[in-house]
Amino acid sequence: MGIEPQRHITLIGAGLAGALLATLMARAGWRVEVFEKRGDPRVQGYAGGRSINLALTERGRHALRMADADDAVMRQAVMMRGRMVHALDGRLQLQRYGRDDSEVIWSIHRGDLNITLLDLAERAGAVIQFNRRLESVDFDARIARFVNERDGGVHPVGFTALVGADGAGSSLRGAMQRREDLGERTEFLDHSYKELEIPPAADGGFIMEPNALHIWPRGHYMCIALPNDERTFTVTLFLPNEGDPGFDSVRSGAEAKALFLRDFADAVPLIPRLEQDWDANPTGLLATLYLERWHLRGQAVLLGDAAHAMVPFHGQGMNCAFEDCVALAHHLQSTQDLAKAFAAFEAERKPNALAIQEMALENYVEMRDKVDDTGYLLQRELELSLQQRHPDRFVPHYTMVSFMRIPYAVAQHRSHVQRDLLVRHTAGRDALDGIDWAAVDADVLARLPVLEETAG
Ligand code: FAD
Ligand code: E0Q
Repeated sequence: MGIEPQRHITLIGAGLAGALLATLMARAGWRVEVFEKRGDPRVQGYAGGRSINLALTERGRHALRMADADDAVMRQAVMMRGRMVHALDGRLQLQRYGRDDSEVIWSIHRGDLNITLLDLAERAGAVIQFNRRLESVDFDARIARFVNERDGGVHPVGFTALVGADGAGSSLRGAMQRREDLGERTEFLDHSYKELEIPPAADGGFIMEPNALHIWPRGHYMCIALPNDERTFTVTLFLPNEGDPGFDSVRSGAEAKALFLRDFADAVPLIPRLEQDWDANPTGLLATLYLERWHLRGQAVLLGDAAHAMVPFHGQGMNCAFEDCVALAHHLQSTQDLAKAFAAFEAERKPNALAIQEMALENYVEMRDKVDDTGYLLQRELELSLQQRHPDRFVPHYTMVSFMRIPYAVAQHRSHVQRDLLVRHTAGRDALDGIDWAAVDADVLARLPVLEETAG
């Protein structure tokens, strides 16, 4: 057996996907170089960007396990058993996500997670250079040019292949696009978001139920809050760009406070810095990014948000990006031919990314308008009964997405069949009594084959 030359890969971006992929590849024996435009968050504090915390589910946890990162991450995680729905009159209702505490999701701090993954990547042997922004790529000479964000200096770096883990505004995608049309299309949502903070109670504890994702559904808009392990909550208000209310009519912290007093009254005493936060924090845009091609032969490939940014309403963007990392690492290990590996990665992941992008868009309407609707609640009741009657066939939509690792496209297809079944068998009813169970069961057996959890 000869000594194989060490294989080499250059990653752009040391965010969530970049840091995880660096760990996986370095552990597989690759020489891994990573370039990140921001400073090292361990030195200068986390620069933030976007939401402060994220929901981590089984897909993401499985990927973290592949890198032996799950334990370190879970030490800082807060369990969320379900949605705590805040009605307009302040009444609360917990809707469990799963059957029991074995089916829960986790709130994690984005900055802490990134730091944990950066430490692991470096310990595995990856070399991470901070303050290096990819500026351009010469694909013929195989040279990438980086700008030093502090002194403006330009650094040419030779590469074998580039991986773009540089997020929704990916510079590598831009460079690839200049070389070859990737078939890129961005669909902006006509809603945006603003983040606010709920501090701990006077005694230092959580001021609301910590083990839940709080949600204030209000028809065309909504608020959510996720717990942080430092006893705070991060609140995110999603609002149309135009309308009443809309970001064009709520122009100041004072106007935001008036909106909250009217529509989210129980939250107002919990957000003491509402007006200041409103004025200081940027308004975030939301979009879905579709690409026809994710790779340039064997020279460059995109993953995570760089390849398929999605709206956040299913809490799956990071989870999907982590699944991408495991898939790409697997395909890179399976062949010496980079072009083949990238093509196989794209073929596996593109249909699934599209499926979760579509499900995330659908979940916005569901979250803001349906979770407190009586027809929806009856469908959920039938869903629970059918889950008990046919546990190997009728698996709730949320379970397939968040607690299983079946391909997103399979989850989407089965969800559509199930939704149709739920709607048809609850139509015209306000309770389940009198339902024709024989007909419902026959429908299930005919339309839903046994679901193999091969990924268990
Ligand atoms: P990023 O995390 O954006 O990392 C990209 C990295 O590349 C950054 O470090 C950036 O500095 C660096 N970079 C950028 N350009 C360059 C360059 N030119 N050169 C070098 N480096 C560069 N997902 C979930 O799973 N659960 C949730 O609950 C959830 N909630 C969300 C809530 C909101 C409001 C939003 C907006 C998103 C949410 N997401 C959630 C999605 C999640 O944030 C993203 O899917 C995830 O961050 C994607 O990871 P990434 O590594 O692809 O990109
Ligand atoms: C989750 C967990 C930003 C965000 C993140 C999320 C979720 C939601 C609504 C939002 C979806 C759900 N959800 O509760 O069905 O499960 O991550 Cl808005």
